Amino acid sequence: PEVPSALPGPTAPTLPPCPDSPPGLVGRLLIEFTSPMPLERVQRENPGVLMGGRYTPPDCTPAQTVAVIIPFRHREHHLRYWLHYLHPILRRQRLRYGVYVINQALKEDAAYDCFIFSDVDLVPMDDRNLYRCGDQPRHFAIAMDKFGFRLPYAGYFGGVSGLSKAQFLRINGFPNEYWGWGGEDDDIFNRISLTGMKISRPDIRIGRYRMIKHDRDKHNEPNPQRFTKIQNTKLTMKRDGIGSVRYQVLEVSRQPLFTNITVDIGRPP
Ligand code: UDH
Ligand code: NGS
Repeated sequence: PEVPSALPGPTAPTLPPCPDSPPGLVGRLLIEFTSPMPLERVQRENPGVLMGGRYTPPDCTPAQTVAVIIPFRHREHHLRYWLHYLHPILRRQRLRYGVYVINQALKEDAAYDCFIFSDVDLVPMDDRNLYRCGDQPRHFAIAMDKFGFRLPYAGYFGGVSGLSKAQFLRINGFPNEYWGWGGEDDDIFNRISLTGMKISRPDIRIGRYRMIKHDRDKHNEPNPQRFTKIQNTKLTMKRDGIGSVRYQVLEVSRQPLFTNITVDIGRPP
């Protein structure tokens, strides 16, 4: 006879579902990037976060498991601010989540049903901006300080965005053929529109973000091909996506506040 692998016993009581509107949110937050942020301090202030940057609310069962994914290269000091601000916010939002830093792709242990992609330098100014997925792809970073707290253009999908596994599969994942800076977020926007989905966004007063000011990374010049490429998403999205991504995982290391995945992504053709 079939034996269930994990029986809920007295040590694992069934917790009630986490509330749709988390009660402990504080609303508008003061975000600043002036004093340096030692990782030890962030670690000390977030004792509930488990190795690898994993967290599960102690008092309720969340509906989703959220992977927060940060594309990353040489921005340790940005990451420290990001971890400092985001861990307490995500905890207050009563999410079951894990933080993954993709040190220049993702095969993971736990079954995630929601994937949130965040630039390392973007911190939300309001914890009512809930980092979860819905029935349409979600754009979170809609009112960034550098754009005067507005969308720079109606089709902007950059900064912080989230898709459920089904939504991600429906658009054949993200394009892999953009190198250098710009346009990849517009390509993702096109994929979403072309597959008949609509972007969902928070209220403009809540979707506010501070960006840590910085210079352009080395070897990340604007890609001169980006304008022609975003005209051709309809053609390219069939071949360029989940099935065509090539990478080699060099190292997976569990840090106290995040999981660091170092990936060799090759070089432009
Ligand atoms: N990133 C990578 N790999 C790279 C380059 C960037 O993963 O090779 C990540 C980076 O860590 C960040 C995200 O991609 O999480 C966005 O990169 P960015 O913050 O450099 O992009 P942004 O558009 O800035 O914010 C571009 C340079 C603007 C210079 C303005 C000078 N005043
Ligand atoms: C658009 C880029 C996007 C970029 C956005 C904001 O022009 O990739 O500006 O850029 N699209 C193209 O270049 C085709 S920002 O002001 O953050 O540097 O996200």
